[in-house]
Amino acid sequence: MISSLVFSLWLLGPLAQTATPSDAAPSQSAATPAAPQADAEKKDIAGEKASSPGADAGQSASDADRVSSRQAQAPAMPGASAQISRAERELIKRELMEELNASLDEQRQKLRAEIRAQIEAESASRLLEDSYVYREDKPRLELLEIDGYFRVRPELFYNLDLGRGADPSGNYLFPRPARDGKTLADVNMRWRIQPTLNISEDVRLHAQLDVFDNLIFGATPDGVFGPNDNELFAVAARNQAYPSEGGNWLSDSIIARRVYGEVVTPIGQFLFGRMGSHWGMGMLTNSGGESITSNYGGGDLGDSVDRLMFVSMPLAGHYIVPFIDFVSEGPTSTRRGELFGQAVDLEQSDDARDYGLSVARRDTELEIQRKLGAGQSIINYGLYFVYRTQSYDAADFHTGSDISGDTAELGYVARKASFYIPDLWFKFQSKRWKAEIELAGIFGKIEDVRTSALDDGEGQDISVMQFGGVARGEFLPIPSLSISLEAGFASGDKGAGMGNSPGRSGDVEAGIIDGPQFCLSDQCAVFDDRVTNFRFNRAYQVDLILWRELLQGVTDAIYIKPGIRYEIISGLDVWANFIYSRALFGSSTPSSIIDSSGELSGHADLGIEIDLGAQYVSGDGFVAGVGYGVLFPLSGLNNRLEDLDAGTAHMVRGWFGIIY
Ligand SMILES: [Ca+2]
Ligand SMILES: [Ca+2]
Ligand SMILES: [Ca+2]
Ligand SMILES: [Ca+2]
Repeated sequence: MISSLVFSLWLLGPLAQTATPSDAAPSQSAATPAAPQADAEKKDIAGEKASSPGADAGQSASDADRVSSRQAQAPAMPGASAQISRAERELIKRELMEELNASLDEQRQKLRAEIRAQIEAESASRLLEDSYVYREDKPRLELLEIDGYFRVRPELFYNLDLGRGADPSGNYLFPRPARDGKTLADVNMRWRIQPTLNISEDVRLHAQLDVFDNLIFGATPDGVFGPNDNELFAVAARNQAYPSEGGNWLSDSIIARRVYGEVVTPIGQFLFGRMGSHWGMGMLTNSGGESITSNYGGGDLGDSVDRLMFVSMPLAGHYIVPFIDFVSEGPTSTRRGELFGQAVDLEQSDDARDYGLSVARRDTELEIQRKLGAGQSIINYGLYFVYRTQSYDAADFHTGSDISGDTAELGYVARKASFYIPDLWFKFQSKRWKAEIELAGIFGKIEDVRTSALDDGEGQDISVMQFGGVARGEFLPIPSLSISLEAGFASGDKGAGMGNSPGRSGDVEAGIIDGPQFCLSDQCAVFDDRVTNFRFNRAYQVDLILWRELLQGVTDAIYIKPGIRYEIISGLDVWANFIYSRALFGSSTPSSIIDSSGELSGHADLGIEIDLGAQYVSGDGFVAGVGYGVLFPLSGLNNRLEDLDAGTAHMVRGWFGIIY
């Protein structure tokens, strides 16, 4: 086909000289195989022309049509006729010009491809992702690239409150059916859009947007929220209204999570804006950037920070990354009704900041694949350090006691807080083995813990000392089988409650599921001015039920998690995880009571969970999976105040989606 097409074009040459090869070739531009092929066809034609015997010579037609048709039957053979007409000379000249043009085009294409490859190689070596994970190398010449996914997740929760009743503050381990029974079920969705605008090879703009973020199917029927004369009953609704914050849903239809710019300078990359924050295994800070193909349909959380960051790479693969995060800026003029074109921060002494530095040896994903392919192993490691500080804090502004009055009513307290947060990370990887470990600590103090300037106890301080760590090993006896073992540790605080929700109201007393881990007032059973429970980032996922849904993050505990994963056929995986969890302090668990000796005590064993999953990923981005989890609670989750034992919980989550 191509042969005859090219031949026809060649024949048409005299008529449509400029329109043939020089125009056709660029349209095939990037498809490099096409160019040599077309070239080969031309050579064939030339060969045929040269070797054609029995030339029908002697014609002297001067019109191009007739020349063409004669050529088609039997191209002229040199020497067959001593007389070469002017038309024929003209024709040969044109043919030569065409071949020359085609050849030049080809050279131009080759040169373009070479330049392109060179630019890609250069940019790939100096790129960085929002989450400290260095960007996977890929062509980035398109002006706009869009990554992301759309996913839909049917979920079923059975007895997730474990039937153990409420704690003394009235809180349950998980929402319970509003009317009756033990089952909660729904379907939710999310479209995540992550566009990158490549303004040039050195200047980029990134964003992360969510559409219908975890919107529940059927949650916004028309006419149910707000007055609507058209529908009296929800069951009569004929339409889903768009979700809007405060109207019929907790967030708007489209939310923007991140926007940040990236500029490559001769000495490194400068990143600025609101971006994801990620380090190491994601135990301390986690951008929640994992795919829906991991951890039973992906995550729901992730850290975004307002950051100025500089990424320098003095040696290939070695990074030095200083950054400043704007943690809390306090009251601004916007919230005080002074709406100019630009709001301003109203006070400098209340600014909370992170001053950070990370130093790392880190291979890109492409580099890892290349090294593993060559039989080499990978050793990556790094140190991440943050100093966080705040002098004063507008306590009543944050708690909303009074946000319209003058500065005096913003309720300033002398917070004088500072934290030192080091984190070490190490990873080894070979074709068959993978080991990764992360260790972190948080040390610091807060010199005034009041959440309102009107409260008593000015100058009452607390100290913070927390440690956490996670280690994971994986062995692949054959490429399709993975056997893993993970262990996690988060320091605990023996005060009542696990400590993931220190803002929870209610008294700090025996039997609470969660609450603050310090108690300074006269009413406290035990005076406690130290907070020692380390909290894993909530986006760090261990399981389906206990840590993810009930206790909302690993804290005050150790867990051990052996797992196995098997790829049945390409794209189809099955896996199983077993998780044993135990609190470090029995007095922290929901089972705590004041025992006969007047001490706070409880059972430390929390539970055994088994999670199973299966997932299919097609070559073109379709994903479908299902996970099932069962939690066998141990005595640490019992309600001993009301003598209610915790019952078994089950959960099923399905997910299907499109990754692009
Ligand atoms: Ca401020
Ligand atoms: Ca400021
Ligand atoms: Ca404590
Ligand atoms: Ca505790």
